[in-house]
Amino acid sequence: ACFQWESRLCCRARFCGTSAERLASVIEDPDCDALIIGAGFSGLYLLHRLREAGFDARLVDSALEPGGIWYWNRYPGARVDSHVPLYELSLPELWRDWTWSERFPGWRELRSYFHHVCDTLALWPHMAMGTKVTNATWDEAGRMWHVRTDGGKTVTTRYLLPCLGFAAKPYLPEIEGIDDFAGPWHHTALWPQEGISMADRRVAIIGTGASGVQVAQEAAREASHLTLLQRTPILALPMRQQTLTTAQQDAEKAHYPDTFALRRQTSGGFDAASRQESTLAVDETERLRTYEMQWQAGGLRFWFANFSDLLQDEQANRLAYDFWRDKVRARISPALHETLAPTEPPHPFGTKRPSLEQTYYEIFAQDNVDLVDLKRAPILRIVPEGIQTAEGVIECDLIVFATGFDAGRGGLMQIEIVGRDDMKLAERWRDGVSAYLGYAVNGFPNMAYLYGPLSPSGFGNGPTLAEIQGDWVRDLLVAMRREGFTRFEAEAGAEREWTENVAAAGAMTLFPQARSWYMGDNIPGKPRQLINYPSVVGFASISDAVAADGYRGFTLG
Ligand code: N01
Repeated sequence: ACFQWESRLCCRARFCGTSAERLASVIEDPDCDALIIGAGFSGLYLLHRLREAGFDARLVDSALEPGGIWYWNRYPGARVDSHVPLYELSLPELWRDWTWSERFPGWRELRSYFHHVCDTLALWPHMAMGTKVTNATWDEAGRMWHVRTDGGKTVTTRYLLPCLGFAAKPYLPEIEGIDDFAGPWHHTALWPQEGISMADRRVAIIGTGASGVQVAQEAAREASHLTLLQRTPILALPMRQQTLTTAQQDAEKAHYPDTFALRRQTSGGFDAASRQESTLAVDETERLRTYEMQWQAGGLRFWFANFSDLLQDEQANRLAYDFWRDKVRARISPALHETLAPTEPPHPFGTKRPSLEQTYYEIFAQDNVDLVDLKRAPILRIVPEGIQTAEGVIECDLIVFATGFDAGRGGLMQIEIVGRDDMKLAERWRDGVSAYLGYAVNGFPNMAYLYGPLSPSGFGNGPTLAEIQGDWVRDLLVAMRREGFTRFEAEAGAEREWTENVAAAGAMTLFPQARSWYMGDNIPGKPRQLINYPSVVGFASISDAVAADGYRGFTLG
């Protein structure tokens, strides 16, 4: 009985048998309506919505606990950069009795929240954790997917719904000699679940994206020595963390429904849109007043609630960059100005994801912290004692790879997904991702993925998009059931048009000017393209119009 879907204890226990055993009950009841892969926001919300609509929906995840990205990313300092209450689901039964301790919650609290979601929505009986999907093959005659797991068992499902997040595949650069290193090394997204102490260790961190900044702040406090290896300076914004009381949040809850409605109406899925005015249309006093207001508010506001042309006009962007640069320079020694906040922008502000920082710019004044500019001293190889750069060996006891992800496509392509006519998704996307509405791919019937390539995922607040997409997919399946359909497939022309739309939308922005994961540049050999649609509200209105038009662009049968 331990390995039944219905056993909540099984789903929550860490070591209660192999994943094959856990999945055994599915095999006995193979014809589920929908199989969701992934227990993050998208997967859990969709599971709830589909079950509520009467579908026999199930969920699997290779992680042992729900939380998606917050299961894997549990490195020291990992915390979300959307503030309370933006980073939670809008269902009243979920927020009514839930309170957070901080404005930007950390990974532990986020994991507790995911337990709260599964408890409150009674999702556990339909989830099999610790179960990794390795292969999914479309069966045209049966109009179903055969899904194989790492335990070698097969589940059949009418609909395959991967909800893998945009960062399911960590990127580890190929650096010669990694196996020679005498100490431990870890990617931030594959951090040991039991943790690893940085205390009294000499820690080297490669990468200064959002993950690198967060782990560096902790390492500077804990480690005997920290060396941060930077290739491109991060243009980080002040987080302005706050502790939150229950009374404060209870008082705010009256406004939550408005906040949740508002976040569906903005391009980033946050609680504010960019201003209407162009930067260049206001005088300097007004411009600086606006910048200062967003800066003091903290979080990502300086990015998403700035002037309308921040991400479209080079001159406007440069003014914002200069403001950012001068703010940061006031916090660091002049010797570091050109390395951390250069006179000329390394890329237009905001075209690589800004991260939030708390003490990042102060750590470089500490005696135990060194910054290495990899543009000046590139990494040559890893040796037993540490990292050899062009300027010598950086001795260390622990190497942290904060080197990011094969964003968007990576998680989907590492599952062997075989569509109609033996077509493999990984081959189909070899020269670039293409998909209709960022949901479905021609040749892969009855598969809809959420929070993936060519949707707004990388640009959007996670829970906002999880709800918009979850509702949309639920509505699609309800409409199909009502009409007696058992098969949908994106049309090739519709897919081509949407893929071109995303590129065209990107071409109207400054995003293509940066070498970023948004453009696929961070992975050697990955085709260059904007991997996400740059507006949550725009995406929602287009996909709603498609639904209202009888799911135009899909062949239903
Ligand atoms: O990854 P990244 P991340 N040698 O790709 C460097 C979300 N997130 O994990 O910029 C040396 O941004 C690379 O250098 P460069 C968020 O959306 C959110 O930090 O390419 N360096 C860069 O500095 C974020 O944007 C949260 O020159 C190498 C870094 O590694 C996304 O996830 C927290 C290298 C990678 O930065 C990804 O963030 C964490 C090499 N060979 C993440 N290869 C929150 O919610 C790469 N780099 C707070």
